[in-house]
Amino acid sequence: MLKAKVLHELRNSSDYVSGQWLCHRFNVSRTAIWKCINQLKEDGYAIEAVNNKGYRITAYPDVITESEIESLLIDRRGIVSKLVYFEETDSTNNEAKKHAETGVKNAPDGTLFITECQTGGRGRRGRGWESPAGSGIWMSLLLRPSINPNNASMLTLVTALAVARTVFLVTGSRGCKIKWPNDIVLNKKKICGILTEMSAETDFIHYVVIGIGINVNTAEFDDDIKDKASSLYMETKVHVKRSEIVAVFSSEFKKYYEIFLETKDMSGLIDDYNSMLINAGREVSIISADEEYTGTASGINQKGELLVTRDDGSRVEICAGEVSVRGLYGYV
Ligand code: BT5
Repeated sequence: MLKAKVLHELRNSSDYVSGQWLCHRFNVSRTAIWKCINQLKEDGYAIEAVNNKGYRITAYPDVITESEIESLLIDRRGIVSKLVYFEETDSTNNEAKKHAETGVKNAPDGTLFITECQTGGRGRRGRGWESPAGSGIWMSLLLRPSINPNNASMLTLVTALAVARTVFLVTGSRGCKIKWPNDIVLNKKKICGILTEMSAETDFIHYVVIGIGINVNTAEFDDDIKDKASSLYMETKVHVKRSEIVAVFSSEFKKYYEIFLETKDMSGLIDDYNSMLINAGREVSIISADEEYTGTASGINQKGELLVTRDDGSRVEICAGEVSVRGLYGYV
């Protein structure tokens, strides 16, 4: 994609980049370069053009577009092998599943589906996910791992670790924690949710779709969630470009995923995970279909289960998916 390549060159040059050099570099006409520059301006990039010198970007918009993200992935692909972009869609998890069904060639391992706006964003068990345009990251990563389907739920934990690490790298905030199994919190407020879905036979995974929603520059939330939801900006006052977060996540996820694939469980990641776990040492309320009890969480085991000591002293290992975990006095 020429536009992404041109953007990549401009982004990575501290000086002006001449139009002629771009023509040679990509073996295209001056008109083609000129069209790209105009499209980039329309997308919101401030581009200075100086006679005999060339082009220079002076300001970048916070946009989720194909060229913006591709331009950042050129140097550091990370886990993303292919990008599929939508200006708007109901849910990137739905798109990922639809594409995955069409086959490996069309939707290989590592395909990332991303959109600026979801009209039917989904949480777990039929809950909704607010996904307005302009302020968040709504994306789904398609994986085709050779692991036992029973272990696939651990991918939610691997993803949570990668998101928490990414938030630390881009904002510098160490306050980012994981609420087991699928929430990322900053100052005890939910800034990210993860929805992992899978198509499998008893012993074979066709594909896993990991949906990730991150509130980045959101300034306000609907009344029904404003007490527990927040955004990176609201909590850290740091404005980070969403595309930058996508690129850093792609690299970080790859690192953790490779460790996970070596053992096909959480054994190589337990310490990292537990150091980020907000539930550790806290009283939690465990709510399953047939019972509700309280206890103190300590950490996860190598299967990714949450270890809880019940108030009667007995120890239980809780599988994700079966239960809800709440803080005793609120959300965490
Ligand atoms: C989740 O579910 O946290 C999983 C959210 C996954 C969203 C991504 S976005 C890309 C991909 N495409 C999709 O359609 N989904 C994925 P759960 O733990 O069930 O939490 C859902 C609850 O979080 C809702 O019932 C609300 O209370 C709350 N919520 C809704 N929108 C939110 C938001 N933007 N930020 C924080 N909390 C929100």
